[in-house]
Amino acid sequence: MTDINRAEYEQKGYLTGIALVSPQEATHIRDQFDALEASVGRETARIGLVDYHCKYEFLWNLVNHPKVIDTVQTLLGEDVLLLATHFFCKYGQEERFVAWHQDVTYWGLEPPKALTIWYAIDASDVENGCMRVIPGTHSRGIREHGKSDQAGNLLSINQEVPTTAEENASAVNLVLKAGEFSIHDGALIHGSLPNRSNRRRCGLTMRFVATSVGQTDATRQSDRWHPVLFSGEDREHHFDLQPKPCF
Ligand SMILES: O=C(O)CCC(=O)C(=O)O
Repeated sequence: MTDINRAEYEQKGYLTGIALVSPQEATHIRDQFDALEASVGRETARIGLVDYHCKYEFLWNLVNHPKVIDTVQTLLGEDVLLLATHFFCKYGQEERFVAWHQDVTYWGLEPPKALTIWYAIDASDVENGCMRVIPGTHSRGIREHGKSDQAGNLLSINQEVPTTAEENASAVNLVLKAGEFSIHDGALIHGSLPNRSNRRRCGLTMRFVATSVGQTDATRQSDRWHPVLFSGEDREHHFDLQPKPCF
């Protein structure tokens, strides 16, 4: 039985502080990520690790954790695609940040509906630049994004959405222990500040859509997504699905 509060998620656009694995398991997962990071180097690990759930069994198992399945099905229904996974690592004392943005503005989805589970590989707090969200902004429409005028934005095309002073004042820090996760709606305004600590802050994002969500023509042509059927059945066939990895 799920303990995910769908009504609260729909009202605020996010949920946070949800325990996924025990502290011992979280350490084991972090150790395996450390080995992956060591093999690719920090430059790649920062934002270059996309869809590694297809290559590493520990990531595939994490994405398919029963609680992740339960959470996603509670919020999106039975028929769901795993659109992508993506690590966001900010290393200590770097001016790297993530500007305020709404994910679905540049994902090319029709309708633009998605959710992200953000799993804390490392403890994530105010000092090391945890995720921040502006509650309720997912129901205020999709806004036109501009470019950030600050150097160090980790977003691919330096996008940034304008926010009001009142919205900025209402921002919430999503402080997580390693092994916990938050969830955010693809239209929720979110971002993160630079890591001012000497600790790494690494999160694994898992992006999900219902199978009823399709692609805009531009995304179809760019072959940008390589989704896997996550649960249920794909009756709509909007994407060319990847086979599930076998380990
Ligand atoms: O990890 C971060 O700081 C930002 C992550 C993010 O923007 C996202 O999950 O869409």
